[in-house]
Amino acid sequence: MNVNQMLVQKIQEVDNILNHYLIPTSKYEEKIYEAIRYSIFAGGKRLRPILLMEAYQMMDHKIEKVKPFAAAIEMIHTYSLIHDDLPAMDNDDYRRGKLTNHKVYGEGIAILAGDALLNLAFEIMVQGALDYDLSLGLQTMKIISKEAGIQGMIGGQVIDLLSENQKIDFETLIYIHEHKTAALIHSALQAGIILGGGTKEQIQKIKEFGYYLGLAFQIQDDILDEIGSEEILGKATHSDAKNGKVTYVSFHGLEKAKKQVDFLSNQALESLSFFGESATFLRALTKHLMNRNY
Ligand code: GRG
Repeated sequence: MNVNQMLVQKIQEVDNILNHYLIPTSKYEEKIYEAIRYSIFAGGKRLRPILLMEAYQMMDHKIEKVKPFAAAIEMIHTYSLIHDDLPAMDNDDYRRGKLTNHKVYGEGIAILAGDALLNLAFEIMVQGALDYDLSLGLQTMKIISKEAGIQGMIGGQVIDLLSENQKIDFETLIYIHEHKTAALIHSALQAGIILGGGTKEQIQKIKEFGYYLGLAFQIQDDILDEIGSEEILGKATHSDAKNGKVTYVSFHGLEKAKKQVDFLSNQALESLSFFGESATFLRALTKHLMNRNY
């Protein structure tokens, strides 16, 4: 099986897990679940849950026990996309090839759908910790909540928002990338290793891999915003320029940005050498993402 075929299978697996957790229990819950399911099942890459499950499998375990955590990380990611698209933030009309959540359900329901996803993520993780291993579950939740919070994704989003139409220095741009994008990606990988009972060194190495992968992923995202196809991406291009955002591309130009994606992806691959054969899929995925057009 090549990496594309493996991804199709893994995406299906993530979709099945998510479906299990997103069923209304009364008629009063139908609208909020409809709004949530609209965005969750709009066709994302499922990168973060796939990384979490893969890191766990590298520790030689079966995926059953990490399912709640895999679902939770995708819920946190999707909440952030719904909120990021709101008029108060990026004001985008399309995401994952469909109208954004607030365009279909209105701003109020879109805000609540994002809030509900965040709450549900933690409810599911608590249950996962209780069912599996309380100590490992809590350590995982600590990492995920930190990297999705002020010291991670939200922190990056705050500086991103404050930097619109401002002249920012390169250090600030890297802060935004590290926090807004790389933090959730490496937290997913760390979660898999922690739940698998990995050592401190293994956790550190996978974090390093996720850090480089996350930065490469964001610069590739900036490149695609400049030269990608709206049809393939499922969202508007040139949105960074429209929102007055400084990106790696606007800072250093397209050619240097492409070289940086190669450099960071190679750094990521180097961190994986620590894991030997067990990291074969992560190696293939890194190479696949370096060349992605979606
Ligand atoms: C609103 C708290 C809050 C945070 C928003 C995720 C985010 C932070 C903003 C979205 C805009 C953006 C470009 C973020 C950088 C991370 C990124 C590239 C997100 C898109 O992730 P993909 O490509 O999306 O994995 P899919 O749709 O495939 O899941």
